[in-house]
Amino acid sequence: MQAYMSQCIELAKRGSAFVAPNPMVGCIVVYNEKVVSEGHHEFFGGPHAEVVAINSLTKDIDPRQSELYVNLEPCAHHGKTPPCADLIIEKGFKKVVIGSLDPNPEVAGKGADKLRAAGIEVVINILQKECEHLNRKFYFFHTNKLPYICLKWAETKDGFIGRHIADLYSGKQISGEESKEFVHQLRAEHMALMIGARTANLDNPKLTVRHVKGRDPLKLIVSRNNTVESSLRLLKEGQTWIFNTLSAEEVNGLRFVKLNRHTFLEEMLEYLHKQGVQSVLVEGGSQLAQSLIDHGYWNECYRICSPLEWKKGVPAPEIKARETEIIELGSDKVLHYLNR
Ligand code: AOF
Ligand code: ZN
Repeated sequence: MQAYMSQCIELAKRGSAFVAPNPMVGCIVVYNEKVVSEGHHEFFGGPHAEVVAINSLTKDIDPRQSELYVNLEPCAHHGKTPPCADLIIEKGFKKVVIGSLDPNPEVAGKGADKLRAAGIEVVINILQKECEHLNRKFYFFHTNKLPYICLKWAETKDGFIGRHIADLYSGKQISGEESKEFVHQLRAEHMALMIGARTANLDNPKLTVRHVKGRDPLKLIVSRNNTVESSLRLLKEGQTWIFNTLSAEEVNGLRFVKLNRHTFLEEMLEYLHKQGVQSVLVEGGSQLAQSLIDHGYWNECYRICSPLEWKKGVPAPEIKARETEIIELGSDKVLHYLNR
């Protein structure tokens, strides 16, 4: 059962840059101990994994003699698509094996109950930890009613994340070419990208997903005193929200969100949850990342360590956790942390 569930997880990952805020889901149908069809949730709003797998079954396969494996509990609600549980019941599958239950209050156990009530044998929690880890953003958002925060920055060997304004002439690229695709993949896997106003004004980034396939995320800027320059490249396209303490208005895809100075971070996270922003990749600067770390408002962190030495600059944030993984990208080393 575990090997089949691993296969579902691998299939599910194919949707990583396209499905948010939906979870990644993969499904296989097993007949006579052979995998006879497979499917995954490909994009937000599209058919669910179970529907894809069931629709690609050939006529000679009898669902009544088959088992269906899926990493997430089949849904029981009418969302953008009809309930998967109903389709599974209609086809009359013999057995359904589920990796982890769905934390979405619309589903939460109702899918598995419905299948059982129809007389189908249901097995739950196979590779549960792995399945929950795969969809950790989705689980955290529904369970804690907060967005999932992932931090990412690049630092030099001597611990600098950026230049001081006076030293900017000497260039600012810290991570190597090999890290570019990695960062863009990470961007595509989050619903929003966030930076501080200083980083926005100094680096003038585009904050798009140019080097991989995926959707461009929503852009968020933290600028307590509303100092974002209107000529920035990231303001030219897509949606941007500016969290500040002075104004609340919306003009041409640019939204100013006014927050209280004393409860700024808390209000910002609550606001993001209410707006359905499930995950945020925070790309600096140092101060923004540090204040999120100090408040414990982070779930995951990618620290790209380059071999460059700068001798001076803006110090990188400090994170007091042990890395869970080290990824080598050319001459860069990426330290990966999970806040448990
Ligand atoms: C499944 N299989 O492949 C996925 C599920 O708006 P909808 O209809 O796409 O429903 C989205 C919700 O359905 C999502 O929040 C989650 O609870 C569940 N996702 N369920 O049975 C799938 N992607
Ligand atoms: Zn479904």
